[in-house]
Amino acid sequence: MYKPEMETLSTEQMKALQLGRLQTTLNRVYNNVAFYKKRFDERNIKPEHVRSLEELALLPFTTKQDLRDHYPYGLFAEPIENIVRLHGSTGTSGKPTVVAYTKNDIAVWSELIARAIVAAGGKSGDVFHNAYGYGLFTGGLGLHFGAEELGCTVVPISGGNTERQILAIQDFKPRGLACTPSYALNIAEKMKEMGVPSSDNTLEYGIFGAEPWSEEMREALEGLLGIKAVDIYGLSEIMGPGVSIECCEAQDGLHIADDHFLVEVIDPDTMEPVDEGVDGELVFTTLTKEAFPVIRYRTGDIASITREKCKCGRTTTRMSRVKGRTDDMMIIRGVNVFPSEIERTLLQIEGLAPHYQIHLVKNGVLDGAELHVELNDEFYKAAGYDLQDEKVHLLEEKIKRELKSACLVTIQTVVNKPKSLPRSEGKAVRIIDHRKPSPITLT
Ligand code: DLL
Repeated sequence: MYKPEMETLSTEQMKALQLGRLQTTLNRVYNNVAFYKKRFDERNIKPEHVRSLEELALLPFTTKQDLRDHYPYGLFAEPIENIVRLHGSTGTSGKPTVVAYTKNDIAVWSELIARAIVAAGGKSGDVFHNAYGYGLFTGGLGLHFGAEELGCTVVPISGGNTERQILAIQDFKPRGLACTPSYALNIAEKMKEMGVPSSDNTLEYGIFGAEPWSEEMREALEGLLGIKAVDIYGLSEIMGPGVSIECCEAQDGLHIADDHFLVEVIDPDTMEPVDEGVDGELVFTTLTKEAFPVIRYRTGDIASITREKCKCGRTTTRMSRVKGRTDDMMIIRGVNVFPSEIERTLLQIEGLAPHYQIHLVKNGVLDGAELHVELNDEFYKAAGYDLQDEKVHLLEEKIKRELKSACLVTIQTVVNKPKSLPRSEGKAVRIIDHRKPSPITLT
């Protein structure tokens, strides 16, 4: 462990630490951010009224819309002179959001990433291939500073140009790989295509996140790359990557950095808390952030938490994999379906490549979902390179059956030739919504 005194704190000690830090944070936002002061005053609440962690529930939630409404600097709790870096969210719709860090915030973040890399099986001295995108996205620079903090040799390659990535892996001999799981798959596929001998692949662990992925995808990546793969979670509004990480010992839930973030899980409809072990929306309050503290931020991410001790010895709260975002959940003929559930099913079907996309279309007045999948090379060859072959037809039937039994709904499926779906270089685009009116382009 990188910081065992924090990672193994007893529940009572952790709660006491959290309460002290929460009170400091509430004072900070009350005194420095007009938005929070107004919200507290409207409810006649002063920071000192929150005397226990439970009493945090007296305060309202903060949403992405609040961030947008105060774009760009309206929620900063420090003057711009004290802010050393800005990052932005990668949202594809609406106004962007921007978040800020003081020097100290960057130091805390780097420490949390160092903890994360150690949890993943990394250590000082590792060559660390960082293929998360550099820029406003928090993945690249977040992992970068943390890996340096730990004492790794960072290869700041960013995303894209996959052949060059593979040459860099062959030449620099990294132990650690960091990127989105969908990009890791792209790298693995390209390695195979380029005929890279396994002796040229020195990778031992992968730190994959920034998008939902499944246990089945983990198995695929571990097998293809010969690594141990762990899940890392985070969001720019709270800090960036490193809010939580799986340990390589158990790979059983992501350890939340409780000393810096307070987690709640709520029912997204009623906004009431749900029990441990029950899926709900994650809500985070930052406990130590200076430039951009956030109170009860609704993430839109669906997961559950447990406080049972992990076999790795860490005592922190653990969250399950994120199933998906509330806004990625499809309701197909009344049944809730997350893309990650579709992924789990597809990856278990022989003959398919681990790539898929869901197109949302209008069927008359109704909305419909069309799932696009891809054959793998072996299956396509066995089918005589013919999508009309009986084997393909039988496979289509099988996909339909398996999806129906896993997701309880029939999903229209289109089988494509190998390599016909777009490959990801960052966050994979799983859902394409054709129902949204596209802008009129004039020439
Ligand atoms: O994606 C931060 C990050 C970078 C995390 C690198 C992990 C690795 P945003 O661009 O603000 O920040 O997007 C945050 O991505 O609310 C989730 O919906 C999703 N997400 C992040 N990590 C995971 C994960 C970064 N491990 C949004 N599993 C979050 C599922 C994830 N979804």
